[in-house]
Amino acid sequence: MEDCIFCKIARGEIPSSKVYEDEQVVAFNDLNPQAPVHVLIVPKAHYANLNEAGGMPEALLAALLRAASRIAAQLGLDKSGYRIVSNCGPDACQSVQHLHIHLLGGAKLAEKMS
Ligand code: DGP
Repeated sequence: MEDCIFCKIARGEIPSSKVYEDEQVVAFNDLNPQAPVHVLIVPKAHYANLNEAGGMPEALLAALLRAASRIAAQLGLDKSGYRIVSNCGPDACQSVQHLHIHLLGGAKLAEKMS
């Protein structure tokens, strides 16, 4: 996708504070952090959101979750805990139309999500 901001970050055309990268996935710090640690985990290939999961390779879906686990350990959150969230569509206030998983931690998070 030519104009997709996360595609541009994945291709290195826009700078980001990268925390993890493998063949299929890149992860970088959120520009507008909602917690002391707020990382976005993104497939390098363009998918709009989880509605497209049916057309994604299973290895990629697995790679996204595996990356979350690795990053959490890398950042020392595996014992203290963390939350992963993927906003999908208007009611979830998805603002970037490229599938991403938010990884949040580094402090006690709100008990309820709304
Ligand atoms: P969502 O609302 O779930 O679509 O989250 C999109 C997130 O992306 C939001 O928390 C802010 C972040 N974001 C938007 N543009 C950029 C950018 O250019 N760089 C980085 N690092 N984060 C961005």
